[in-house]
Amino acid sequence: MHMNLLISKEVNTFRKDVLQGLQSTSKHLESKYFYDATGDQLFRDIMNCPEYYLTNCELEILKTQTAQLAAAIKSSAEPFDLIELGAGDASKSIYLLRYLLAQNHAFTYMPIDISGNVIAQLSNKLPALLPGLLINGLHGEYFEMLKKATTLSSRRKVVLFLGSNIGNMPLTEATIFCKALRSHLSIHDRLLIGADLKKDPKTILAAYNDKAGITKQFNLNLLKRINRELQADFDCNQFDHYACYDPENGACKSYLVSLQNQQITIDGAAPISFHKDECIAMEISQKFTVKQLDQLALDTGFYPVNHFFDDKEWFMDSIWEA
Ligand code: AVJ
Repeated sequence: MHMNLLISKEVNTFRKDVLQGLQSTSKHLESKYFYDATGDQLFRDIMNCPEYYLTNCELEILKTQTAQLAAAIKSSAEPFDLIELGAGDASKSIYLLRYLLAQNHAFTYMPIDISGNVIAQLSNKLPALLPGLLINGLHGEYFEMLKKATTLSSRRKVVLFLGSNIGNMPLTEATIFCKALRSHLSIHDRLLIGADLKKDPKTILAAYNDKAGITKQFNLNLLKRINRELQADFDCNQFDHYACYDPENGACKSYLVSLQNQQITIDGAAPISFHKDECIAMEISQKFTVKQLDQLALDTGFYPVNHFFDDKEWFMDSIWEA
């Protein structure tokens, strides 16, 4: 009973957000909804695409600078909670976790993810991979779960926000987000934040326009999810994927383009019309300069303490102190 209520509340929010996005003059959907079970798998496939350099760059940082990263997040011998926002499969953070365990450091790993599927898999698999790991998975929205984490313990917090997930927000929204994040932390808590850096525009565009078309499937999968969960009737063959990168403002954007005049229906709602060539804005992946990211820290109540780069300096993990 309780579970059914929870699920229907989630579906209601999903429905409200989708209708609001598709009924507005400039149609859009929220990329956080990409991640159902199929979306999780498609994102793992994207991470394996030769064009998608982000994962390998950040993995290189976590693999080759583990000790320095661990020293920078710990800052003292106190036990802490290691909270990861958007944990995914933890394939990057696992290097840090392993190192901290080997050092006998007292910490609890608290992965937060919007995907219940992701949290279930982590809770099943990680303890076997990392004996002795204390794990407390939290399924839900970042801030609701951060609040919950605060009620569960009053230990020092170290927050991981990897993968350039911060780039999924336009800069003004990212500023609001970081301020909200800061408000959930106490002085001297720390944040390890990953950000994709500005680079050759062709390299960036290729990462979001892979030859195998997995990014296209990743975007179309949200239409399939809407069909399934909201009883809608999108025809995925009638939408194409378009990605673009603006080197001036660093915004890489993904759209789905209607291939004809068409109408779609969602559940009980009024039909939604698409003109041929009308676009649905699906996702932003913001690229940063080092200076921009430092400024974001300073603007939101953090102090940037440390920068870690991969060899090509395509990606950066920064330590921010609250
Ligand atoms: C998981 C948000 C960092 O924006 O690069 C990958 C998601 N979208 N390919 C990104 C994504 C298309 C990814 N993030």
